Amino acid sequence: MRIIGHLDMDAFFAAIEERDNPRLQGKPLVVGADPKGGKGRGVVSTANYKAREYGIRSALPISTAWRLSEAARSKGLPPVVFLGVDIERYAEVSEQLMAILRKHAAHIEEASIDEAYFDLSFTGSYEQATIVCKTIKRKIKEQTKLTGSVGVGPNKLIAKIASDRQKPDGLTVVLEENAEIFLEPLPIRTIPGVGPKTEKRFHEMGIRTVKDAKNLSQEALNTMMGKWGLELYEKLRARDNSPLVEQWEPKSIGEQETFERDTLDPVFLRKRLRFLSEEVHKRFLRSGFKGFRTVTITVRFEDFVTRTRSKTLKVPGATLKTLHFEALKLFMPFLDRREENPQQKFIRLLGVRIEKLASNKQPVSS
Ligand code: TTP
Ligand code: MG
Repeated sequence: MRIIGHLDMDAFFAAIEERDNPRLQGKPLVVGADPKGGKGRGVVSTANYKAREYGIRSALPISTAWRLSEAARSKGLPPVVFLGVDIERYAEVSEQLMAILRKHAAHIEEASIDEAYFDLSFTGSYEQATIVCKTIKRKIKEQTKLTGSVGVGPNKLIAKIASDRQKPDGLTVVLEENAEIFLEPLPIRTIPGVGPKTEKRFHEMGIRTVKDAKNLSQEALNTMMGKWGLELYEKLRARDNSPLVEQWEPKSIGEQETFERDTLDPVFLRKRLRFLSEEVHKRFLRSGFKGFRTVTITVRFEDFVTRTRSKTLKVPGATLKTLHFEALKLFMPFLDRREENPQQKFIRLLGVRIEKLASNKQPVSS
């Protein structure tokens, strides 16, 4: 039986700031760009729950957050305290969290700075998995003085959605036999990958919940949104067999680079991608392996949200040309507002990796 857990920390950046500055406790708090008295550019990274009561959310323009704070102040409510982003400090806490998780689960996927999947299949039952999750939550509280919310389910999709159901400090367990019913009443937007545009198209069709969307056939979803429509068809039915993507897989060759400055300069990024592909390919040639089946790239954005995309080739590749071509194809959507980077976030780190390395016996194309 497959059992997957998902941890997502509560108001992560803001919670760390509150923990470390007693004078901030109990106040509405925003971590993000400098509001400059309402004239600031940039966005909210996160807001604590008090500030969320004012309607402030991640990715909102900081000037809007300022306006909402001023509106609250005029009603006699406490104004928001605005703080800059101290990403290095949050990244240290993140490492601490991942280390705690690793002590309780052998396989984990670090999905972002405050979020990870962990494989609980080894526990053998949802009862045992729940006990492990309670222990993890307790250890996190003891060792970091922070809270996180955990979801448990038969796959990554359900675990992630479950972790968001009872925030803060929640634990939501969805058994495999209940997973489909669990999703049905939820808004369509809850399904990861359904963004504002897709949501709008569904709303125009009178579709609001997962249950509504299940009336659409595979063909209808395929026509509407191509291959992703077929994936969505499965997700609406709580089906997801995507594996955990672990950071350090055995038998893979990878290189990554953190830039001096976060950037979205396409020329620079393509050059670095070329360089990383070359470095990986040099190591591949020295490794004695004869081919690679999978090319994976990692992109870490300025806010530490980390995405990986992979392509598994039908026939193993071997040349730098193949590696670089596949890496570039995987990377291009991250420059694109309409695809993987709607907010045009700057990129902090780029990685290229080859996996499923083939030895002599397997056929290799060029
Ligand atoms: P989230 O887990 O999305 O948000 P959160 O932890 O602040 O709040 P919640 O309790 O709802 O989980 O993101 C984790 C951190 O990543 C967040 O504290 C700040 C950062 N972040 C950004 O910088 N920009 C963004 O747009 C988002 C969504 C998050
Ligand atoms: Mg979080």
